[in-house]
Amino acid sequence: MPRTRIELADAIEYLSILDENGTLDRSLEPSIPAETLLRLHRTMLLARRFDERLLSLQRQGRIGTFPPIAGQEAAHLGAVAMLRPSDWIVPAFREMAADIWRGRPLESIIVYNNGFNEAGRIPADRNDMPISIPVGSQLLHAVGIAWAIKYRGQSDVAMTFFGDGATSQGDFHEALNFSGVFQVPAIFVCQNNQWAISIPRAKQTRSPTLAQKALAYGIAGIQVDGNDLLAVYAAADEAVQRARAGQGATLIECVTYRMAVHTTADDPKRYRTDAEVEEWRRKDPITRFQTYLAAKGLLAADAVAAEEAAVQAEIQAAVDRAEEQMKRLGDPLLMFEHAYAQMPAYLKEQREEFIRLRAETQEEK
Ligand SMILES: Cc1ncc(C[n+]2csc(CCOP(=O)(O)OP(=O)(O)O)c2C)c(N)n1
Ligand SMILES: [Mg+2]
Repeated sequence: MPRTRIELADAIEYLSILDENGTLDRSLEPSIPAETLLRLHRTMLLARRFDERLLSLQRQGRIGTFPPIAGQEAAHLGAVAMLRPSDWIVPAFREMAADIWRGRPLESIIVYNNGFNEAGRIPADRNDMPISIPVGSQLLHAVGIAWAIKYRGQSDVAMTFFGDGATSQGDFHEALNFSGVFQVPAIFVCQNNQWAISIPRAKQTRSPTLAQKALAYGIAGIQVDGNDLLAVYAAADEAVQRARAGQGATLIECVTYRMAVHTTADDPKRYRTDAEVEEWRRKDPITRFQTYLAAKGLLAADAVAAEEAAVQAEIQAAVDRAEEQMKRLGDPLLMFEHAYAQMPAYLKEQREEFIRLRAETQEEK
């Protein structure tokens, strides 16, 4: 028998609308009302400044370990901007701007980062799942939710977030395969920030793009400039329309960069160069969006300074509220009680260590 060829679709679209110099491709510009554009700007700025504040609170011992989002604001905010409260968000741990957009109070983020379970509930007014720390596990939760949406004949979508590192987990492949076979309304948003702690993107897969993984599972896939809020918005909007129309799942790869540490327990100087970080600083999603808004006449030069001041006041008020709230919530030691009826030995040890460390830091104060 002769060898024959099975022809496959082998191209992945790359989308960029607003480039790093702020130059706009008008033919691709999504139609977003001015009021929404300004709210998106405010949310990105608030998330960036709050991220900086959380970093300093951690350094002062006022919150626990946390993963900064700086540089990735557009990559996750752009994806949720057109969703309804009844749509499901199934996050990883680096989507703070999306959380804020959906209505999560800043103080709840501080309380969560101090180990209180009170901040880990699904809120009554929107379908936002809690943060998921085990890498990749949340993709399967999203597919289950999407399957339930389809089964019930609803028109909502389930949008899940994960990093480049998560694409090496079995969970990612199971989730994409299932979503293809069952044509569920799932949207997989990969924040490819070039690093999985100290593992670079090049060591994650030999595939030239992460988006092309969609081809193998028979779902739609696209790669976008993740620091371009307009491109992320446009790609997510298409994916949402496809999902609502019963045409199945989409994988969106947002090419972005983690500007800060992986978490507050990490030192990136040990594995990446300052030159690399500097190169990405020039692609900052917020300054680029400000150039766009200014060119549209929506953001006067002095408006940014006013926004900065308003955002700082909002953050300070939230820090004060969180610290008040935590006085009423009791001892953070309670976090050790929540998972098991009988505490395993390793948790007892961690609890003891926590008590010891806390006593030491209180003595230092
Ligand atoms: C199942 C599992 N394995 C390992 C870890 C430790 N860990 C936390 S984040 C991380 C890297 C994740 O990289 P990526 O998916 O690219 O997301 P990013 O942190 O860059 O946002 C690892 C290995 C974990 N949380 N869960
Ligand atoms: Mg990563």
